[in-house]
Amino acid sequence: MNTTYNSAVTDLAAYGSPITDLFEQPQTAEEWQPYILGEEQVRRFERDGFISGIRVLTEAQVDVLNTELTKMQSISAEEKQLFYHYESNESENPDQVLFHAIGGWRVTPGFHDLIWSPAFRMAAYQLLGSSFRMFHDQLFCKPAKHGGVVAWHQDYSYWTFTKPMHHITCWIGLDDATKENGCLYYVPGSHKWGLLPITGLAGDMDAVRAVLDAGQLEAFDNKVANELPRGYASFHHPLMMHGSYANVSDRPRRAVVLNAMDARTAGNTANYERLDALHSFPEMPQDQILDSRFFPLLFEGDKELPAAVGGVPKADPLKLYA
Ligand SMILES: O=C(O)CCC(=O)C(=O)O
Ligand SMILES: [Fe+2]
Repeated sequence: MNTTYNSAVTDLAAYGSPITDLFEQPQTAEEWQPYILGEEQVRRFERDGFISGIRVLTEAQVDVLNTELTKMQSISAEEKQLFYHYESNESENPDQVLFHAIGGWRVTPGFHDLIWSPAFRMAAYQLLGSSFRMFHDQLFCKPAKHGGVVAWHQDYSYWTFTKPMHHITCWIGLDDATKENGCLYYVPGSHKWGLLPITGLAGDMDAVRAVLDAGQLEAFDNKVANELPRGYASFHHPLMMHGSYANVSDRPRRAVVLNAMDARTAGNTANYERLDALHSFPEMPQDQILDSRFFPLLFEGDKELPAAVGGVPKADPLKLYA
């Protein structure tokens, strides 16, 4: 066991802007152009609750993040304290492994700077339809052969300690994700089902079925496998029904997830029923805007863009998040 404490552990949340040059920031309208989602993609997100196939990382950037990820999977107790949540194996199945950690952006420079990735920031701005800030990141890693499931769930069911619901999730593959190694699945249109109760994240894949009606159960017949090459992303709505099956392949399936929220999102912790799940989270006082250094502002409306960009297609928040 490693009992050496490293007193030089730095909380990268102290830095509210990029600290490396891993992600070059566009300056001109021309440089922003490749990152702007088309009208059709935004309308599809409104209709289905997700869009996929968006390149966020180059091969070289994936390599940097995977090197840092390997380090984060065996770190000191002191570094572990920077995470909001850290489980080397969250799987409830004794034969499977699911590494799940929240807060890696505070620990290594690449994951810190990832939240300023222009592809992520532009798409999140368009799909939230408003200025937004970081909520938190997550790592979901399934080793080869015995990688565990992530049970069907809606993200906002885990986030009701913040309000109102105006959040987005960006899932980014750090390995090619296929059905065999446990890619994510979506149920198109399920973001219109309203908020369902928590039924567990790493146990019975199908536990959520107990709270669904006949029409919702039938919608699972149309589930979509979100197969993606590494470095590519999907974005989903906070009420989107999604989950991923076991990894039975001989390749790992690693992913980093970025969760962002409208810039005016406030704490809703006063009557939260699962307070113990929040003990390592930053303070989120009831009704106060979450604007501490742990929730950096990532995009300030059209001000972020050179005037020459003009408008960009945006989702209608009143329609999607009300
Ligand atoms: O990576 C997975 O399998 C689960 C990801 C997830 O739940 C999410 O992106 O919200
Ligand atoms: Fe999720």
